[in-house]
Amino acid sequence: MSSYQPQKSDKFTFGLWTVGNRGRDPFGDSVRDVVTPVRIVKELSKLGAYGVNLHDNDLVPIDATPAERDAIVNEFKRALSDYGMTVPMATTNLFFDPIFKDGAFSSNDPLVRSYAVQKTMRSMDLGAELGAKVYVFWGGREGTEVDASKRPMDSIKYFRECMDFLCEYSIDKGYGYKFALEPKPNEPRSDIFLPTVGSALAFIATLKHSEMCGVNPEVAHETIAGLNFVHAVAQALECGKLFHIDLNGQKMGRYDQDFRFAQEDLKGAFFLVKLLEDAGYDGMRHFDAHPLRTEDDNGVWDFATGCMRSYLILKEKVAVFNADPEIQGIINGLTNDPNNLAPVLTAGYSAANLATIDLLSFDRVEYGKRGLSYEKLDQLTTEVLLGIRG
Ligand code: GCO
Ligand code: MN
Ligand code: MN
Repeated sequence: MSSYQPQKSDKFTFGLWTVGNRGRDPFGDSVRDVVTPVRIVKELSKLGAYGVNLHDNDLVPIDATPAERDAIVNEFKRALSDYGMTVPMATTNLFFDPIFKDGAFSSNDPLVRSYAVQKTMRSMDLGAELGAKVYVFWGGREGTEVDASKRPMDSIKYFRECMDFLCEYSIDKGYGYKFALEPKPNEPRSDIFLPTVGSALAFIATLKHSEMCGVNPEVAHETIAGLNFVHAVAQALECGKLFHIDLNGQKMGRYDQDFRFAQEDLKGAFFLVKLLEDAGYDGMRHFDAHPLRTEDDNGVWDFATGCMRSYLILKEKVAVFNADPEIQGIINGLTNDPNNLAPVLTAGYSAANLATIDLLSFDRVEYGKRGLSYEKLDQLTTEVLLGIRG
């Protein structure tokens, strides 16, 4: 059995805002002291993480002078190099400041939209300076409580204009960013535009530089919407659009919990790890979660350790699952093709293939009586997860 000690090659990353979360919620104040970015880099490096990600203002206060900014960034860069850490992803805080209370890229007000673009460009400069290659867009404030307040078709157009502008900026500057849109159905707005991975993918197809835009799906967000996260990620992977991922834990029907990865829905977490590993996803395994409000400083690092350990344990279970002859026997049986029809469907429409499909004859009623052994398959999966197989 492995020690589940994370290695750099596992590509585990955390946002500065995750382990740095102080436990404030709408009903209660902070419960932990500030953890400085430099200390986060040091502690996460000791635990085996690959890097940290950040919003502009996680590192540089919104009102910092250029000189203050440079001093902070230089100190941070030194820490990154001292502790062998990277910044693979950067993003903009377009949700905290009151100016964004009614949205940023989708705001009705062109001045707010322009400021959002300006702030994002400066933050892209920062990310590029730190070596980030993925740039995330989470539109937390892009939405409504009052439907009369927005013409939603215009809001989407405004959003598109900003994205197109920023794509050109990245190209112009030679930053080489891949943009990753992060959908969320609600919170902090009652209804957020582009609520799901599916809506984000459809929106991306309408962008001028859609080739450089993909998604950053988050476990909690699809789960809040009551959707199957693994299916959403699979769709993004299948069309080459999984540019980043936010791993965490979430109970359906609750507020945005951002729990430790695999804290909830172990089976869902298992199939997510299986999907990413089997597909050879080579991006970051990024944890966007926070320690429980009950925790002190030790609990923060227990949380970070737990995210990475659970991923590695589930990865080991995936290997057990993939090597289990009984499980694989059932799965392989599902795609049996004695009539050699799959290649016909794959090849598509032609005179010969039309004839093959047209002349198909078989006993439909008998075929419908076949059992698929899913009871056994799911029970075997459960037993792999409970540790009694393999
Ligand atoms: C949330 C969001 C955020 C974003 C982050 C990056 O919990 O609602 O996931 O954490 O991922 O702000 O922009
Ligand atoms: Mn997120
Ligand atoms: Mn979240």
